[in-house]
Amino acid sequence: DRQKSFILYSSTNFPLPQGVRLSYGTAGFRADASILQSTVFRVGILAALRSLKTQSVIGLMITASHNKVSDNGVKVADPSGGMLIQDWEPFADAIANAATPINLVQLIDEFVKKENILFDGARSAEVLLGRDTRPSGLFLIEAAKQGVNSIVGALALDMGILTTPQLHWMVRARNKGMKATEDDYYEQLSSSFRCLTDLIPNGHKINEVDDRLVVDGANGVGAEKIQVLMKKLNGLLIEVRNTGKGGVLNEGVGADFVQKEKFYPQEFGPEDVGIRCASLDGDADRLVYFSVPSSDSSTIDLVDGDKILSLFAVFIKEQLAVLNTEGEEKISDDYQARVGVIQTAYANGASTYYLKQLGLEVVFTPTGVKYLHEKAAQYDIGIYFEANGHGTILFSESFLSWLEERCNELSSKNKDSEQHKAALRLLAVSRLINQAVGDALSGLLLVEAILRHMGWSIHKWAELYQDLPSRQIKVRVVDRTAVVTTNAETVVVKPLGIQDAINAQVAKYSHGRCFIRPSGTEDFIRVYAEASTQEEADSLAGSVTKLVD
Ligand code: 16G
Ligand code: ZN
Repeated sequence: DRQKSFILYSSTNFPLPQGVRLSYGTAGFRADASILQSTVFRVGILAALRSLKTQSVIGLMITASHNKVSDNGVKVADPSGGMLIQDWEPFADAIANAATPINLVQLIDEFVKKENILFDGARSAEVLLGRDTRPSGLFLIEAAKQGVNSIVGALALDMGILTTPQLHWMVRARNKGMKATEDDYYEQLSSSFRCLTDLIPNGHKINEVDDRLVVDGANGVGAEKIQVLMKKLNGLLIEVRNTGKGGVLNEGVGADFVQKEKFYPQEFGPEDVGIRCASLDGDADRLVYFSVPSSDSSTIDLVDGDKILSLFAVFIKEQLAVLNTEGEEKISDDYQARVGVIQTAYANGASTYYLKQLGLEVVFTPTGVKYLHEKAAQYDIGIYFEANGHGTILFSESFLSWLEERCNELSSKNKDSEQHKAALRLLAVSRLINQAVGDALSGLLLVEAILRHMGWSIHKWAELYQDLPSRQIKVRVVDRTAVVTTNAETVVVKPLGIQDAINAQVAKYSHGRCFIRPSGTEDFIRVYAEASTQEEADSLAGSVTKLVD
């Protein structure tokens, strides 16, 4: 029929390059930008179908995050603003690799029947498109539009250059019937940030020197967006470096570089001793902080995702405690918020120990935002972070409506009570922190607000606990799928015998911990080791690498 011939016709403009085989990995499709046009076109079709199926707005983001500028990628945001539902990933793989337009149409036809997706003309579909600053984004966004447009009744809305979390945020906001423009995003972040800083307890002010914040924009989209945001935050001064003028995206800069290399990015150096510095990644969904300890040091003091998580957890726990402190009379029914902290095996052992000492429930999932996010959504307040700096805090609807009600009651009793302030702070956090996905801009504002609230310098924050020395090694292998893991990637089940051999190595070290896992984004097996000293961590990683090689 008409729909089929339409797809057939438009897909002939986007032939699959010879020998290309792609898979919808941890974070969508990623490859050299030159081979991605057909993939992006097909993901455009998928996004339109997803919109028809869910009768909601869907997002499509063109980015390769922290990867090199010549790479690009595409991923889909579901109606909640989160990652594409995992059930659809096999379909994404199948259509991306369909050899001919006829194969493609067949696959779509089967899938549409299986999923009961109706093309009755009465239903419409809407897909929001965004891209990062990569030059290839320009032609890839065209491919995405044509993909969306090849589905009858589907509308593609090009939102231009955005951070990945901005696009996810917009999709979520649109589907909740909230204001959803880029300006609304800045408005929500800046007003909730102001709310938090207005509630800073008296006397807690970071001194002049500590107030200086310098951000490494990774020569990417975050650099520009953070400057727009800053204009709305009278009072918070942010100096931005690596804004893209002169430097190359992600080259020697950005959160991934800083976290992996534990070295300062370009445009930073010994002259920045003691200053609070932060690094975004190429699409601004990751955030790490760091400082330069002394003018003769070649390394940095890294404040990674685990420590951002710990800062957030301490603050939330403190506010909940204040809120639950009953005054003279009981105002409303007690609601014991279930707080969960979600980490991956990459979380530094010292952070896990610290969080458990605080009395928090800590659970582990495999690497990849979709797993952490899903788990965090099971709590009233779910705080998740990967060590690499991707994370956020999720609040359940039921907790938020309880909190709002509680806030109103407390306000009518006594606006100035500590309990009321705690409720206001928690509500502000829920509006500041991106509920769709990890977001470096909103994360940065929350860090800044909490440091001011606590009266902490970056050094004080860094000293919450001491990271255990660790080492990561990547090993090129013929077939990474030969390694199969379980228990949130901490135990190898295949090949047989490897886990016993790893255990035997680990047993030789104090505070030793080590795991291997196949990368979800590259053709490597990754080895991670931790021990009491750097030498021991290196040697443990080295000996386990020999087992894999
Ligand atoms: C992707 C994931 C990130 C994960 C990383 C691991 C998303 C949005 N991003 O970048 O969460 O840490 O992959 O890469 O899910 P690896 O599997 O190659 O180690
Ligand atoms: Zn990213």
